[in-house]
Amino acid sequence: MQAWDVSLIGVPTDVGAGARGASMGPEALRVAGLTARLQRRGQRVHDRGNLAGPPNPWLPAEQGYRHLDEVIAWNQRVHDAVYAELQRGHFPIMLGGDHCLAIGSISAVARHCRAAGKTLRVLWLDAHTDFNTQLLTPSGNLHGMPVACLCGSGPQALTHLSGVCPALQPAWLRQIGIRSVDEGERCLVEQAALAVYDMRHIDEAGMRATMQAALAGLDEGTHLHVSFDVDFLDPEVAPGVGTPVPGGATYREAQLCMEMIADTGRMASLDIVELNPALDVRNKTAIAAAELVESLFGKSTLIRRQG
Ligand SMILES: [Mn+2]
Repeated sequence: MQAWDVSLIGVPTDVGAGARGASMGPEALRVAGLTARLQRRGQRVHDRGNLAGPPNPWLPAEQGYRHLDEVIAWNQRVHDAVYAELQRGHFPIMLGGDHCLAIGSISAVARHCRAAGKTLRVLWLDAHTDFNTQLLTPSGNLHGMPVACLCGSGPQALTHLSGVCPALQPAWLRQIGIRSVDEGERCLVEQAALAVYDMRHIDEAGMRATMQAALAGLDEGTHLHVSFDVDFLDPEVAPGVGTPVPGGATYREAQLCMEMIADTGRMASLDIVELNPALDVRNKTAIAAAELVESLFGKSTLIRRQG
């Protein structure tokens, strides 16, 4: 694994979520030893502290969106902070916060890739496809809409954050671990031809073949962004999430997933989102997430020969 200057950007908000508490995620990841773990992997870590933004007003949805103004404000700040780190040549890790913040981080990564002439590939590790829209959403919670916004469907202030709309072509995305898709959302996922490796696919093919398929075609011109929603993991492993869904990736499956991403050597930015310490048990979920991030940065049991 390359030695990077890794910049941690805490984003302490849950304005896009349906449960309060993900706002405490950044500090729980720090308490779980994220900096020391990355340093053990040979990384130079710069903890930029937490971004500031508006409080969570906890209001009902208006015209299909909850807290849209606050979500826009936070995502603009995430975009600017992540883009600044990429311009410095650093590896940004966005510590959420709920998953709506991936609109800002991935918009920044997309802007960077356009400027640098890189091919963008996004791996979306999640229980949910997060492809909802204003008309379909049952809740109005914007953490269920980041993929739709990034692919050009959503409020203009969010779809145009990267400077070009859409920021992301569906063909650049691979989703892994999916096991909960809302009724209307299923049709949109089908229409957009999203590459979804759901839990049934992982059950049938195994994590190894799944990741081989999801990671196929990467080359030296690829910037690989990983958006790690902690509810990708089974709730037995990761109870500290706002929207747990049974039947997720086991600890071993998740480790293999992360190690295979590390083996590509192409990962250049990361989100860790939806960790909810208010629902966790003795910081167990934060520790599991931090351990998995170590594997993303090349931790393995034995010295491995490539091939
Ligand atoms: Mn998500």
